[in-house]
Amino acid sequence: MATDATQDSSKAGLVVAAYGRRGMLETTGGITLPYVVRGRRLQVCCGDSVHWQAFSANDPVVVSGVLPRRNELSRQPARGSKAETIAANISHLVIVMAALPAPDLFITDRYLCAARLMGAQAAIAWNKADLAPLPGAELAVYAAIGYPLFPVSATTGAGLDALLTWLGQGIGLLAGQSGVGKSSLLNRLVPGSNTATGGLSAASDEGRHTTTASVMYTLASGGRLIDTPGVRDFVPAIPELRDIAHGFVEIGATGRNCRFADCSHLREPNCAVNAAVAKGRIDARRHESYRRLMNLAGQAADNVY
Ligand SMILES: Nc1nc2c(ncn2[C@@H]2O[C@H](COP(=O)(O)OP(=O)(O)OP(=O)(O)O)[C@@H](O)[C@H]2O)c(=O)[nH]1
Ligand SMILES: [Mg+2]
Ligand SMILES: [Zn+2]
Repeated sequence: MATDATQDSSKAGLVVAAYGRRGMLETTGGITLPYVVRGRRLQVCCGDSVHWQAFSANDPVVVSGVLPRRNELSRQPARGSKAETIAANISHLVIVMAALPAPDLFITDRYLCAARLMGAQAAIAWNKADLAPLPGAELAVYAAIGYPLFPVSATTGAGLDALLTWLGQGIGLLAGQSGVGKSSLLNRLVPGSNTATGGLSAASDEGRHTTTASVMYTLASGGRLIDTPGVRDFVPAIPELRDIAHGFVEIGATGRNCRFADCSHLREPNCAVNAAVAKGRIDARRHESYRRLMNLAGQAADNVY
C-alpha cells in the first residue's frame, strides 16, 4: 500500500528486478537505479509500481511504498510454506515448452490456471522448433479451448514476430520448465540483454536452473517481458479451492450446468463436467490435471491454516 507520509516528495518507479530487500527499478524517465526497501513489512517484487526517494547520490534509492497490484503470479512452494510471489501486474503469460526437456502438461495446465485466475492472457510458445515441430496432436486440446500456440525458435528467430504481436504493449512473462529456452528467447527478443543461458544436464536432459530471479526487459515495441527462473514443478497459490475450476476454462464453463452449485466436479452425482469427460467433450487428462491440483491445493491449505 502507498501509505507512507513522505510519499509526496517521492517519485514513481517500476521494479525490474527484486532480490529480497534490494533490486533495480526504472524511473519514469527510463533510468535504471539500484534500490533498497524501507522497513520490514513492505514486500516488493518484479513488476511492482513503487514510490522511491533518493537521499544520497552514492546510496541506492529507498523504496517507501508499493502501489496496489493489479495481480500477482504466486506459487505454493511446499507443504506448509508461505506462498512466493514471482512477479506482479502481468498482462500476458507465455508458457514456454520444448521437446527437451520433455514437456510436462500438468505444469502447463497449472500456469494456464494461474493466468486465468489472475486475469492475464495466456499462450503457449513451443520453442526449439528448429529441433522438433510443434506436436499438433498433443497440444490440440489447448487450441480447442482457445489458447494461442506459437511455434518459435530462439536459435533461428522463427515465429518470434507472431509472439511479439500477441504480446503487444503489455507486461509479458516467460514461464516454464528449466531449460526450455526462456532466457534464450529473451536474448533473441532483446538484443544486448545478455541474460545467462545454460545447457541441459547430460544425465537427465533437464535444465540446470540457470536463471535465479525474475528480471524485466523492454522490447523494441515498448512492451515488457519478464524472464523467470525455470521450475521442476509449479503449484499456483490459490487461496480458494473453489476457484480452481474457473482456472480451467472448459471446466468452469461446463460446471455451470452441474446439479449442485458448489459441485467440485470430482465425484458428485449429476456433474456436467464428469458427463462431458465421459463423452470426450472435456479432455480426460485435463480433468485429471484439475483433480490433482485440487488435491495439492487442498493439502497446502490444510497445512498452512
Ligand atoms: N536448438 C535450440 N536450442 C535452444 C533454443 N532455445 C534454447 N536452446 C538451448 O536450450 C538450453 C537452455 O536454454 P536457456 O535459455 O538457458 O533455458 P531457460 O528456460 O532459460 O532455463 P532456466 O533459466 O534454467 O529456467 C541452452 O543450451 C540453449 O542453447 C532453440 O530455439 N533451439
Ligand atoms: Mg533462464
Ligand atoms: Zn460438477
